[in-house]
Amino acid sequence: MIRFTTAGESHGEVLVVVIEGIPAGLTINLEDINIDLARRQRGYGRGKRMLIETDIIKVLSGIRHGRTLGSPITMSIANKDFESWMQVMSPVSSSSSVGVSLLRPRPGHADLSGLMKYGVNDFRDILERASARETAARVAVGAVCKMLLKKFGIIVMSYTLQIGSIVANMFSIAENEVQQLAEMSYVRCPDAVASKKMIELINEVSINGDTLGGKIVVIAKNVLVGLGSHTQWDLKLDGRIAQSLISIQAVKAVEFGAGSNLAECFGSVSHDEIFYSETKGFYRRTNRAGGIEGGMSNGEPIVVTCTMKAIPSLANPLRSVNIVTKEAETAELVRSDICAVPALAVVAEAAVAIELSKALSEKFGSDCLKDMENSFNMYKERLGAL
Ligand code: EPS
Repeated sequence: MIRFTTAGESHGEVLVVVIEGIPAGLTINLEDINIDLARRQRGYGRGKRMLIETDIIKVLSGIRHGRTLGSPITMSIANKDFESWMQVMSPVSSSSSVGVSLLRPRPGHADLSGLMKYGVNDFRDILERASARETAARVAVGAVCKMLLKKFGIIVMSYTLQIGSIVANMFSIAENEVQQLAEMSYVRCPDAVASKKMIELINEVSINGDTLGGKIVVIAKNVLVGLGSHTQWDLKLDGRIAQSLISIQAVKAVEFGAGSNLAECFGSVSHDEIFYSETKGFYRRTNRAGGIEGGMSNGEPIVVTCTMKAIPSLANPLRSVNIVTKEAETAELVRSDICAVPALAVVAEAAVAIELSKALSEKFGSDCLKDMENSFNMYKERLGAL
């Protein structure tokens, strides 16, 4: 079974991740992990922190001579900013300056709930782990999972659909160009006209000390029929992908295929009718389900849209209350991004890749890649005989 744990504070020394269940014999190209880490760091609207960091992966266990051993894979990413935070983040109690306590929680962040739940009196203890810096570790896991998925022909990609009120016109974009156009855009939006407007909006909003959210889309192509299961609630592939995506910092909604638009549609136009041809086998002409029916992949691309709220650390802070004096004050001014929607797209790719890898390894085994491939081919042969 594939599973992973991340550790590390935003301004601590490193982020660490331990991944279990990646089969032995998978070729790992570290440069591909670094490419995804760099893609996550990019995107117009990121804050000053991204000028400090250059995320590079370091492998500590589980990979030898470029191949997985089947043992736990440990990887770390250094926080360069730690140099400026050594005292504040020191694991050792010291009488020297440890920085100023943060007392005015930011609405929309983990600050107040975390502070109350964990019984701390400085919400730095909470924000350090709540920070979206943690997503760098998840992207590293996702990059390894993408290498596994690629062995089975599965490709995961993403693009920005919306930032603030600016929505991409995807009808004008050829399907096979979406990925390349997204990579070329500063906001990962394939529609060049919308990209420009999104950048202008980010500039405008930043002058006002405000922030922006938006929507991204993740597409997984060549996913074979039958990942996930209808037999138990926690085996359903859509439920698992949704959990993984909604756990990403600031994500407020996850939709598959036509998603919430289905509320107003009749049954006659809500589903994907089934066709058959000798060459294609069973197929659909539409993908309103987003590639998942009954908690199982149905052979169509998996299409998921995530909505991200505007980041809650505002240069022009919202109203809050001082936790010591209980007086009304504005929230703490904390350095942050203005818009992290393009970064979310890369993190969401990772989340989807991780869940698909888990489901794939459950169906085909996960100790030895060769065995997985044999099992996969036998399954495909059986499906072909239908
Ligand atoms: C974040 C605040 C900012 C972001 C950070 C997420 O960090 P800092 O407080 O150091 O300026 O840049 O994201 C990252 C560091 C990252 O790598 O994505 C927050 O409060 O969630």
